Amino acid sequence: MIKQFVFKNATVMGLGYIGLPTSVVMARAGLTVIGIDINKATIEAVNAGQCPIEEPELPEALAEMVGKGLFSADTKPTGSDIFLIAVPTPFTGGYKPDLSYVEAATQSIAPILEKGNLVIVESTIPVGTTEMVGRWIEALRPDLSCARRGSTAIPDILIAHCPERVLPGHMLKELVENDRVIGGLDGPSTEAGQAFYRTFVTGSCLGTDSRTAELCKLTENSFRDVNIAFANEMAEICDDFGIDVWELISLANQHPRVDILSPGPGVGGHCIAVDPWFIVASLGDKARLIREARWLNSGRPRQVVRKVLETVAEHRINSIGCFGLSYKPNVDDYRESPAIEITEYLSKELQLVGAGIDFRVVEPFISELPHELKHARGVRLTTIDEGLDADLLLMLVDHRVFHEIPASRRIGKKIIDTRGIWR
Ligand code: SAJ
Repeated sequence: MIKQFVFKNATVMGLGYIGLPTSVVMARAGLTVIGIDINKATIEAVNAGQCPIEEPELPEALAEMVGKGLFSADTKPTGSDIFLIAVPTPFTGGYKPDLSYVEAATQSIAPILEKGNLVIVESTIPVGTTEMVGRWIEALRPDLSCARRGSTAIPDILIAHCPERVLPGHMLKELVENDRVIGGLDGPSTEAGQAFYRTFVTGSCLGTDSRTAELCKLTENSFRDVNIAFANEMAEICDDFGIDVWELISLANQHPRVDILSPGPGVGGHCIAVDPWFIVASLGDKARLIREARWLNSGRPRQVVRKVLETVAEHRINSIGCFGLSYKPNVDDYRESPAIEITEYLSKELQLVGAGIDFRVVEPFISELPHELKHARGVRLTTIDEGLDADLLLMLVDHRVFHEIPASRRIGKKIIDTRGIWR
């Protein structure tokens, strides 16, 4: 079966933070890749050889692949050997997964699928979604047989889930070197998926079934969320005891079997702050620890705000330097960022008590404030120097450049350091 499977071209549905770098890496391996997106600005940028997202080494690699004719972008898919779905899966108001983008992407490829095609879902999805993708295709293409869970017959359309696992900031390396988990709806789909990823992945391509692959991804991010929650809980315990949590953790981590993560102002980004809810939404009664960790981490920004309000109430503070806005250091990604939540909430709270504080936001990756803060009273974007001149320094994101600020620049300042770099 796999011996006959030839991978010459691929269509990637969704040119976001995952679809775009994945397309470039596949093109580098010699596949002809077409990326599909609803955003016309993204299409135009890609076809002009410009990279619409910030990621080390990606702009050069993208320009090269577009220049060689191996990568292009369009708004509608046409025929292809492989269709890779990499669209967002946000959650709705009640923390329920919103699968509408996955469904829309499936519906747009269904009419052009041909016998022998491989459909891979890379988007993070709740358990059972790959089976739904099969059913959506079957409903629109009764002329084709789709892979089915547990079936031994060779289907016309092979379907698998292969969750992405790359860390923003290290994508090009991790896309190639990380091990991959590939879960087909049936055996042939798993094997076809493994053969496909082996064309550009040097890590192991591990085969399993679709449900295990789906839960594997959710487990990885929930594991990290629970472990960050532990670090954040220790930070709160240390605050009450008057102990420096960073010193405590570095001492505890000297134990050969202890490896505590770092506390912080909360967990941001579009993955760890979202994916655990996909388990809770399916089986909330069983996912008690996962749910508790999520509550704890999502309550962290309020804890930081409380600390700042206490400091402002106790001291003469006219200005606050807020250092960093992105969801983590050295990236230009602001999705679910606790730093934005803190700055926005603080400016509102202090306005309510009539404190008239000058908020000096320092964020080296942007030239204008994000929309959440654009109309926030007293909040302005400024330089590192002006930020450091504020009465209270609030460290929110430990960008490399903030590590380089000499200790002498902080003398005499009130400091609230949520990242432990200015202790
Ligand atoms: N954070 C802490 N303390 C820590 C580590 C992180 O507070 O010790 C915070 C960060 O500041 C950030 C958030 O957690 O706000 C998430 O950052 P991250 O670097 O842990 O993870 P992401 O969201 O950038 O990427 C994660 C990765 N998953 C795991 O490490 C298990 C990545 O491999 C996944 O591909 C990605 O989610 C995804 O797309 O799912």
